[in-house]
Amino acid sequence: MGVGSQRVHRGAPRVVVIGAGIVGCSLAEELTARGWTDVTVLDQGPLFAAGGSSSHAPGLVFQTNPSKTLAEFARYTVGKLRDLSVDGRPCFRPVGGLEVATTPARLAELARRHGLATSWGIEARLVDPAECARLHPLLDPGAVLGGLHVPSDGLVHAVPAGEAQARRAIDRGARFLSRHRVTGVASAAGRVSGVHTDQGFVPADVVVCAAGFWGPDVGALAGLTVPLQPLAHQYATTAPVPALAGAVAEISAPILRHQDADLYYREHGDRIGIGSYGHRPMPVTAAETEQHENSCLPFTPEDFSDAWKQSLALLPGLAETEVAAGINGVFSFTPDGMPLLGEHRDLPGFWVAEAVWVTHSAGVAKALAEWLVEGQPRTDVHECDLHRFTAVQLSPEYVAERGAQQFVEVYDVVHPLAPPQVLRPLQVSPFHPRHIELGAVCGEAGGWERPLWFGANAALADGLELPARDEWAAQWWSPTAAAEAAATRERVAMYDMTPLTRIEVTGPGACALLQQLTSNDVDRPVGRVVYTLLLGADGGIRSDLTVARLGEQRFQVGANGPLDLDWFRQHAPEDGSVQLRDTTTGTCGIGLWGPRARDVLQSLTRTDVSNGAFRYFTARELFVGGVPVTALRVSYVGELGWELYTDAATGLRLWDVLWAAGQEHGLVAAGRSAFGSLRLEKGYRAWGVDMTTEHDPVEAGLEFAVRPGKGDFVGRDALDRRPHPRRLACLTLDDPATTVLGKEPVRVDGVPVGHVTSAAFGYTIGRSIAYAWLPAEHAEPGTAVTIDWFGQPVAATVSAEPLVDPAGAKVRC
Ligand code: FAD
Ligand code: THG
Repeated sequence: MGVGSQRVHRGAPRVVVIGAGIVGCSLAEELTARGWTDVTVLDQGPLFAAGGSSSHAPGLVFQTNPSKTLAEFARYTVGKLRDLSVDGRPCFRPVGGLEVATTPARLAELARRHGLATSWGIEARLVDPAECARLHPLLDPGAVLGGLHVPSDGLVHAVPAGEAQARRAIDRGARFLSRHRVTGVASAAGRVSGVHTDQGFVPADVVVCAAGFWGPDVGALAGLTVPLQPLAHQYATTAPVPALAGAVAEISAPILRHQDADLYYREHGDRIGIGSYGHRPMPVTAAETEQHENSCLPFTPEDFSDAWKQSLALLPGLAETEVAAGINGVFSFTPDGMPLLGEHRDLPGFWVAEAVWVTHSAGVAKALAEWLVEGQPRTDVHECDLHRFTAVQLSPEYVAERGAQQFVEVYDVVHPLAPPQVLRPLQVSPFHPRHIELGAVCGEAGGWERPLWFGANAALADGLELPARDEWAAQWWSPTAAAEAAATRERVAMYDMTPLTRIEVTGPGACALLQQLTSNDVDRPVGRVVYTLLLGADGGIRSDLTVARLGEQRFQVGANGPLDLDWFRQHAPEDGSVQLRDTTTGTCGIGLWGPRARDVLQSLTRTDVSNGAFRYFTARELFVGGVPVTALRVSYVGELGWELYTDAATGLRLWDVLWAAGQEHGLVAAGRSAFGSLRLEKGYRAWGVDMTTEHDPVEAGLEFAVRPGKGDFVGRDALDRRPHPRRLACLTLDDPATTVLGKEPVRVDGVPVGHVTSAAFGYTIGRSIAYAWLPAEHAEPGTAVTIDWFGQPVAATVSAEPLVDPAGAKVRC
């Protein structure tokens, strides 16, 4: 971590950046601006067209993105490059961006993207075909149904933009060395100590790999897996277009996207540049990347023929010209499409900034510079964290296949609940065979198959009165989820909790480590479970956990993913007094919840599980139908019940004995869809969705999980200093027939003031629920707001929370 880097040196450390593409140049600028001026940027190529992706990128910057983080990175990049020039040549052309729709589905998608832009503070407008044609003179208005226009989008000239930032860095003391190929990474005393190049050794305290699609090759020099797949992507330019004859400016029309055909366009004076994602994925192997010092592979015209045909339909003036030149340009795709940022855990001081588009380059560089210099980025970067993947997500097959799939889907209309479809199933719980027998419809997250609902329960939904959902909201949803939710509230249901990350923390230092890292007091008697937060040094929420004390020196932590284990590892003492073990894949778990849960459990165990003997938020080890089980009396769905954990080997038996015992109580298997609804009714936050490092406990409504009086812990002192301008508010939609899904903008008096985090239909309360970040003055219960849904305002009201069982009587009975 950043503090680790600083610990070693008093002054600014010596930094080597590998790669002088747009990312390396921008990083040098951001670091030197923060006083880290001993920066050396090395590139195997010439400066500043060094031969990487940045040398060939046409530089289109469309800022709108489902990821708030990426949208912010793009906004920052535009803001920074707008004012930069090299020898009078601007680095950014604010020509605007236009995305067009040729299908009704895309037109709806553009309305949804308009909402995303609004949520992230990017001004945008939906325009009709005539306006599309007015904005882009070559465009046939008859070919499109409409468009989304973002006036602040534009074009980055990536090479001058890199140079302009490099010059600023050089003015502050940075060095840029061309024709220096890094051939090795050196270490001393367990830290990075420099890099070997074909021109000699360069000492360094911090090394940042910004080597673009060569990242895996450079990472390998340091023993690090950099999970990205290099893929070639076609970019062609036409001969002069007669309709553009006399064009003086390099570009004047907006950059253009025709996503229904996987195409994008920009002008090059009187020529048009065409980028295509429509062709077959063209992976580039490691052997090939090592050979190439250039990201430009020969153009394969046969892969471009469909792109050309589609282009003629949209821009008929192209019929008067032809493709004059093209490349198969290489750049990086990660398994989830997000960048890779972070420090190598086995070689402190070695960092990566990889798989970054030109679009996000300056924003990424700023975040990484903050991370290095201040110890933490100011923007939430958990979606970009190098350590977000589990072991199965780091295989070459996973990286190659999911990376290629990202390429295929890059312009597709992707439903926010749609799971990835390739390389499945990858990880399954021991209950998987039963899930299949019960007709599970599965999603996938974190590499795990996760039942969304079970076909076997379909008949239970027959009599239920549910408002009709529109076509979009009906995808990845089923009325069966309503039946499963009802069964949980009225009888009892079994949920697969196996994918929940579980970390065993043991040893004489276990309690002290947890006390240092958590906000709540976890030094409680054996058998207690505590809900707590992990805070950053700035008081932002890094995660929320359950900590079950199973022994004096033994804790089971319920966590949110690999980043929590990574955080523990970073802070664990080096004296061996704490052992950390991820038990997720070796064990499994069932959430047994509902008013009849006790009846089911008691029938299978001799341990007294009455309320007096087994209280809410306590844990015990017991036998259930002959299976050794660690039982936690907690419930994310807000019902009486237990999480029951056992080894993977005994999982199937646990499922079967519970299933058999539950039949007389009306037990059902239930999936994530019901789960998501029930937890929102109870007001339970999901980390990474409802709150991130950018929010603190007061704003997130989680102050109850902070005990400043327990003694010092990470983030405690920062809490007093934080202002709380926003609140996570609970909204209910006024009309039960309306739904939202998350990330939509929220307006007060028509003015955008915030955005939805997560949303679901509340089957118990009979209307939709949406949690949203709002300015504190608009977060009082009773406030009327509207939420944009495909461009239409949906009325909603801030409500007192939780909506179900506010006294907590159901979980405590
Ligand atoms: P690079 O620019 O590749 O820089 C990495 C540098 O590292 C290279 O200069 C390389 O020489 C150097 N290097 C590698 N290994 C070593 C070593 N061992 N020693 C020393 N130096 C080394 N993005 C957009 O945002 N908008 C677009 O419109 C767009 N269009 C694109 C079109 C094409 C055809 C291509 C190929 C890419 C496009 N991209 C676009 C993606 C974008 O170009 C890249 O994501 C971005 O340029 C990556 O920048 P970078 O600095 O990380 O990598
Ligand atoms: N189960 C377990 N661990 C977990 C989760 C889980 N860790 C990650 C994530 N989910 C944590 N989220 C929550 C959110 C709320 C609650 C539990 C886990 C919860 N809250 C009670 C409440 O707010 O009323 C806490 C009351 C109390 O502090 O006593 O139950 O699902 N194992």
